[in-house]
Amino acid sequence: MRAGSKILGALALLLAGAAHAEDGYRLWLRAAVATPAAATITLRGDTRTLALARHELAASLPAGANVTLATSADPAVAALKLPFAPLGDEGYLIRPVTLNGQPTVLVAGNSDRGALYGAFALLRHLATGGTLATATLTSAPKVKLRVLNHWDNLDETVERGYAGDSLWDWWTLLDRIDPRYTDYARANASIGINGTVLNNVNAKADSLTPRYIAKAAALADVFRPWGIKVYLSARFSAPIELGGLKTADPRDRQVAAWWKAKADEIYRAIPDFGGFLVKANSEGQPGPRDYGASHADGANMLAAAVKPHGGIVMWRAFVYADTDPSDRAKQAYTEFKPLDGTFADNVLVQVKNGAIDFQPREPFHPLFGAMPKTPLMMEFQITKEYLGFATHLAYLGPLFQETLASATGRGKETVATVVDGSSEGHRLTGMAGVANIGRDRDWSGSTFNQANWYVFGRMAWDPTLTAEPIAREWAQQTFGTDARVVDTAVTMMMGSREAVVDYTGPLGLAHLMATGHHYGPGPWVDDLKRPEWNPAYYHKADRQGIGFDRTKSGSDAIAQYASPIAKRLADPGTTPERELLWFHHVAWDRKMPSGRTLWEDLVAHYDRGVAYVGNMRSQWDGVRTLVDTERWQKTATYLAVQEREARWWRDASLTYWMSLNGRPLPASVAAPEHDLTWYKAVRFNYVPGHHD
Ligand code: GCV
Repeated sequence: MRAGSKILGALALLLAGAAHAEDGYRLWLRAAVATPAAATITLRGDTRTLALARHELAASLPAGANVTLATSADPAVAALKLPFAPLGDEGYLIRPVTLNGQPTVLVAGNSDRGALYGAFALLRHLATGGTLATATLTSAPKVKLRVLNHWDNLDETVERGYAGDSLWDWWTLLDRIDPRYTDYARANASIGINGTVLNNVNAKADSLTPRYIAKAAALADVFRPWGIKVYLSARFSAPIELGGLKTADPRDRQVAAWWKAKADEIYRAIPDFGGFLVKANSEGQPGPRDYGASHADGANMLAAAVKPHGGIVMWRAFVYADTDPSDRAKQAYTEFKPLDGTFADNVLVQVKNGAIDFQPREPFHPLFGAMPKTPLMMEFQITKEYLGFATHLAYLGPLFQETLASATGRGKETVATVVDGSSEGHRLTGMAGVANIGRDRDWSGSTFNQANWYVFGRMAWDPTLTAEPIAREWAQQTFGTDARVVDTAVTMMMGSREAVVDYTGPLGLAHLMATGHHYGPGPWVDDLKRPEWNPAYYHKADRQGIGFDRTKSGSDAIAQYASPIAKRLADPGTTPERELLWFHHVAWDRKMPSGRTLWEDLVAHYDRGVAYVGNMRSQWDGVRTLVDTERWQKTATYLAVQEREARWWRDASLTYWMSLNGRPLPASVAAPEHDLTWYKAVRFNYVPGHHD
């Protein structure tokens, strides 16, 4: 090759690199320094995990830094007599020490995983304005299992996935290990996530065949040094489908033996396999109730199969049946509360944050606090099924915080203290997040969606952390420390989820979306075969009023909460305004604390939501020259989509409410763009994340 074309070739490579340089692939892990290897990093110990930690530090520590990575087992480190005991298996400490006569910053844990988390914590500290001189940090996770749930199908589609196809290329797996698997594990480790359920809870039995176990094992091998365990969603009827048995009844000996053999087989391939996640007797999935057995019978049978290997079972409480005519919001509690105390000690019951289904706002699930003898695992949804998919900007930190900080009404207990086990002294604890990760170059469909993955990890590590500081540290690592950008991003983020609540379902309204794909408004839908699939079931609006009466005069769902909470919710006057229509059917002309009627307040909320998105657009315009073009432009484009769709939600909803209540809009409020027939006629096919 001639010199000229060599230079051109190099330039082309450089440009290709530049074209990808700011596409979001690097997530929040962007603080690499220009001259790596200028720092002195001493490794005391020889494990792959410690080597990875060194690699992370080497790429980002400033010149002249002197850092030592170690575990407490190292004799020289042990001699320092530092407070390692409270760190448990995964905690870390970072502090300036003198080792072998040399001053150094020690990053250490009781395990190499602790040291790896410490390395990432040090990098976070530096990327958010800290210095090595001020690097004295100690932290241990409050929750043991910090797990992503991938609703990824074996055909590589993702249920409710809005960031492209599944990250797992199941077809080529084993032969080809995509480097993204490592990058995924690294990103998770940087925020403390230590487990991943690879396949959809609407599971196929094929995941448990030798062919797919081998593929899962290949992923487990990639994830292991990053401290991440692999779990699988188990299809309850697999003994029939794969084993040729006549039943999957958990009380049947042959069924139990089949699962035991299957567990043994999995552990031969994946010695540190985490265990099973199960969706049973919910939305058409098979389960123990098909045989008259209970959820505990099912969970305990699987738990016995994985127990000898140290595995666990995460059994979901997301159940509702069309045969139960009562309030859907009551069903999980009704079915699970009586089972408290009957689950094996390696079972966690995994409960969604609210009693319906990941709505933009739901009161906390009444099961939290109601099953003291059972470890309850929180399930949040990171992917935004009901919050505008990947295109709307909605930071979920405030949603997670609101749920976790909710007082259950039992002494000082909060949802967070139930989840972290401190309420009842449970040691097996967990938090799950339904992942928003796909094959899109920026992983989550947009830069700001990455913040939801990030905040999930940080709050799973410590459920008492709050949304705003996490938004700030994420923005600093994602966009750099220019205060103008960081302040703008944080301001936009902090009110963004409330804006979605405002323009889709304010004052406690919920489940008003169009059918199936859940994209866009459909509050008028009332003809689906199962009553609780219809938005009309949830809002109960008529000429006089709107809202679901869950008091004694209605479904009495409030009785599922502890008495101080139930008492407060019994009266619309003492019910938090944001949950008013969740718990009460209220007259359109009820006087609200604002001095306006309910109808006027409702309209004001819709307008506030739309206006918030307009404001986010102007704020983002203001940092145009301070953010790289690619990420700025994609965000700006999506904000424009969001504003258009927020208006659509507002207009369609108001048009429909007016068709019921016959009321005019308050003076000077903009009229909807179209009539109700127009909104009802809007149809969408091929919506992402929806697979029939
Ligand atoms: C995986 C909702 C979603 C479903 C999801 C289900 C669940 O109903 O719309 O896609 O199925 O929740 O959490 O099991």
